[in-house]
This record gives sequence, C-alpha cells and structure tokens, in this order.
Amino acid sequence: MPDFALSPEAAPGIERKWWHAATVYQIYPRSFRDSDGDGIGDLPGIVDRLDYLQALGVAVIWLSPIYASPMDDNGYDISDYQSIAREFGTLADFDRLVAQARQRGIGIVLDLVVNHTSDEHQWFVEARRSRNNDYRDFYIWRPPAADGGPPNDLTSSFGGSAWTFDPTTQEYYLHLFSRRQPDLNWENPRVRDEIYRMMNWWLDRGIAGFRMDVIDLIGKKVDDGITTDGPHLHDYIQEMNRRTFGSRDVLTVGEAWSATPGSALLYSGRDRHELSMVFQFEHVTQSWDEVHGKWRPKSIDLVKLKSVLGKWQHALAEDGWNSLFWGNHDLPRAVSRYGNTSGYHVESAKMLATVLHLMKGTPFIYQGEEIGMTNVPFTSIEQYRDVETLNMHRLHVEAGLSPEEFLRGANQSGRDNARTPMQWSADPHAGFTTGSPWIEVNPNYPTLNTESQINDEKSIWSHYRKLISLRKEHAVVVYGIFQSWLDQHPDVFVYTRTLDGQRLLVIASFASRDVSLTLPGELQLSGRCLISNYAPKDALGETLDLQPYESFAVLCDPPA
Ligand code: TEU
Repeated sequence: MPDFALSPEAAPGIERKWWHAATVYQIYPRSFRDSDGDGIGDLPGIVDRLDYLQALGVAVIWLSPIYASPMDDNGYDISDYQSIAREFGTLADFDRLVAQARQRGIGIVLDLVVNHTSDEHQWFVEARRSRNNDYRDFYIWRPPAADGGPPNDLTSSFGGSAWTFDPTTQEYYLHLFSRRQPDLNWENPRVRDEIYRMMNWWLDRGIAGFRMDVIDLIGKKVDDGITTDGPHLHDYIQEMNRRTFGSRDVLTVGEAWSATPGSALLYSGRDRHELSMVFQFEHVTQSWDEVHGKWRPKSIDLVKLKSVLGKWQHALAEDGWNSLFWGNHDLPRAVSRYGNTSGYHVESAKMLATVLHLMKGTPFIYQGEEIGMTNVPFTSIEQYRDVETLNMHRLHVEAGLSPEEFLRGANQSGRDNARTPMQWSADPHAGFTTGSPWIEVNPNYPTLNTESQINDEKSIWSHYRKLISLRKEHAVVVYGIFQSWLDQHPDVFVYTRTLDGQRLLVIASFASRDVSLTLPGELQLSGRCLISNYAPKDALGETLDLQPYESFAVLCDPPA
C-alpha cells in the first residue's frame, strides 16, 4: 500500500484508498493458461503465472467467473456459486491461488454474477417444477400475453425476446441474456439473503473484492419495461454493502452499461456506501453505429473520444472514482480498435497505454493487452465460440445480412477477439496448452508473445510495467487534477495532471503520420520525461513535431 505525502488541500475530500494507486489485471481463466492439457485454462495455470504478474506490478487480479457452470456463456451462467467449475480446478486450488497471490502483494477480485443464474442452478431447477414451488419467486415469471406470445417486448442482449415459455408450468420466464441465464428476482428478500450469505462466504476466504456483472440491471421493473436503473437499484446496492463488504477494505466495481456521470456519483460517491467505482462504457459505445451497434463500428473520432473521457474525468474529480479501461473480455482488442496494427503496432499500443494509465482513476489491463494482442482474423463462423456471436449470426443472416458482412463485423467487434488464448511463447498453441485449445490461437503468436517481450526494455510489456510503477511512485498520477488541452485537435490528445504545484503533461498522437503542433504558452514546459515511445522529450517549445502515435509524459516540479 503506497503512502503518498499528499497535502489535504491538494485533493480535498479524497479519502485515500489502497486501490487508488493499484493497477488491476483481468484474467479470463478459460483462455489464460492450461495446466493439465485439456485445452481449457485453469486455476493451477494462473498460480503458475503469478510471478509473471508480480513482475508486471499489478496489485489486483479480477477473475472472470470460475464457478460451476454449464458454460453456455463461459461461466457467466452459474449453476453453483460455491463450487469451482471442474475444468478450472478445485476449491483447494482457489485457496492456494489466494494465498500465493497474497504472498506477492496481489489481491483476488471475483466476478459476482447475480443478475441471473444458469438454468441448471438448483434454484431454477426447483422453480420450474411447479407454480407453487418454494423457489418459484426466485425468478421472474409472467403469464403469456392474450395471444399466447411473450408478456411484453423486452429483448435479450444476445438477440430475440427476453422471455422463454416454460411448457411445464405454462408461463414465461425472463432472461435478459441467453435463455439459459434466467434473471433472478431481486424483489424477493430471500434471493438477496442467499446472495449476501454467499458473498460473505467468499469474503471470508480472503478475496480482495468483487467485480459486479451488469449490476445496473438488478433493480428492474419488467412490467414497466424498466431494465436499467430501476427504482430500488441503489437501495439494493446499499443493503448489499451494509450486509457484506461494507466493513471490509476491498475493491468493488460495478459493470454498468447505463452509467452516466450522475449515476456514477450515486454508485461511487463518498457518502453513498455503495461501490468503489463503476465501469462506464460511453467511450466504447460512442463509436457504435446507431442502428447496427458494435456489429458495424464507426472509425474513432478523437475529438469525441477526448470529450467523453474528459467529461468523466471532470465529473468524478472531487467525489466518486473512475475506472480506466480500453478492453475487457467482451470488447475487441484495444490496439486493433483504437491503435494501428499494420505498421505501428508497438508505437500505438504504447501510446494507448500511456494515455489511459496517466488519467485519474484505477486502470484495468485485460490479459494480453500488455503485449499488444490483436483481434483474431477468423474466416468462418465455425471458428467462433461465443454465444452472443453465434446467436447474432443466426438472427442477422435470417434477416438478410450476408454471412460475409456479418463476419466482417464479428472480426471487428465479436467477443471472441478477446478470448483467444494468451500468447506466452512461440511454442505450439502459443504455450497456452499442450492439448488442443478450446478456441484457436491467434496465428500471430510466433512473433507476438510474452517470452519475446519480458526481457526487452523497448517492448510493449516493459512499457506497461513502467506505467504501473509510475502510478506507485508519483502521487500526481493518482490524485493530480485533470485538465485537457487542445480539445478540438483531431489527432492529438493533450492533458495535464496537477498536484501540489507539480505538473504532469501528457501528449499523445493518434495519427499514423507526422503531426506538427503549436503549444499554448502554459504547456511550453521543461522537466523530466517519465515515459515515451520514441526518443524522450523533456523541454517543449512553441512548436512540437510528433511522429506517428508518438506519446510521452513530462513531469515538471514547482519552481524552487
Ligand atoms: O456483459 C454485459 C453485457 O451487456 C454484454 O453482454 C454486452 O452487451 C456485450 O458484450 C456488448 O458487446 C456481462 C459480461 O461481461 C458478459 O461476458 C456476459 O455475457 C453478460 O454480462 C451476461 O452475464
């Protein structure tokens, strides 16, 4: 836990937390490291790579779900919250992971998926037996509409109606995701009791917190067509806080696709007793197509991207806290989406990391991002595994889209881009498994892998390690006040962070050509270059020439 010499005037109202200066690393266990040759990553595989993560410098690992599951949605469909999926290992493996991570100063954050369960969860197995079953009200059931169809027109995120008819009991149940992920009924206090009991059971095992899957959905009012931000959403989160993690020093981050700066302050404000922070997705969705969404993404508009990121920096400047991320297991690879993989792979991957990690908030690295892993060039729908992509393929092709056009969209935005195996080495299957991987490895692994980067000072990996350590060394990175500059410049992102008279200046070009810039007087500074992806710059005049994707940060001390 770093202890910064932070004057109270510099960051009024901010109560320092260990996770302010921490960097989180997300592991998608299925794709991280397979220890037993079955082609599926597992917990012993993660234990085996803890030294790697310690060397990188991360303080927290967020594990995507590891619980028992039929794996319809790779574990986001849980059939038993208190046991580990057989292919991932045992509870003893999990305890060993927690203990060995702790020895390296790393906490384990679990994925809490409580908007829904699997249809194989015992509660649902019971609930669908009869209308008067004791567990019936654990889920959301409604009679058919007058014409026998679904009760209303709510749709599933994975396509089609959110209602599935249950022939045994002649009612529909709600699923905002796949039909194998029935939504829990949070209005039922027994459901909440069970969930809190389960959370405490994990907290007692020594975990460092929870990432909360689609937490903005738990307050839904289906009869009013309300799914996100329901009337009791924040009551439930406050109750959860009070009855589970509130008295413990842990990190909690809610996934909230609907979050606005206003609601983020409700979730993470200092007097709210809810969560540490949320994942908001405005910077992600602002480049989606109005009609076809992520399946037909627009090119990145830097002016818009800067304005969204800046808006969030300002909104949570004095209260609340930001999470910072480019990617996760649902999103395309950061360097493929925002950078340039055909000529400036290394430069653009480093630039994106610099821009993200030097903003105010807690950065999240998605596995493989630290070596610049890229989207996967699958050429056939057969190569995809993701339930969302497969469902959407069926629906879009039925609706008349050509399979080629769908594949183009899936190549850019499909979730499997993030789920191909971690590229450890140039060995077969990228050193991920000695067996046959559950999803194909990206063919670029012979040149793009950790082994070729960890001992190279100039690698993307070394750049990430440097950024993570800068956050631990400089309070200005953690608490400095954010200010953006040159907001209308279409190619360059410029911002400063200021704390106790110290100023950190960050400059990053998103252009694939040289750019020449006129700097305002306030930014014609000199100091110490903390990080760069070309030759370091430490003194800036009126004109600044930037090479493609050039980025750097200069730290200027207050005048003596
Ligand atoms: O994701 C929520 C969610 O809304 C995504 O499905 C999203 O709509 C889509 O990926 C956009 O590209 C969470 C988990 O992160 C995801 O992996 C799960 O599939 C989903 O919840 C259901 O648990």
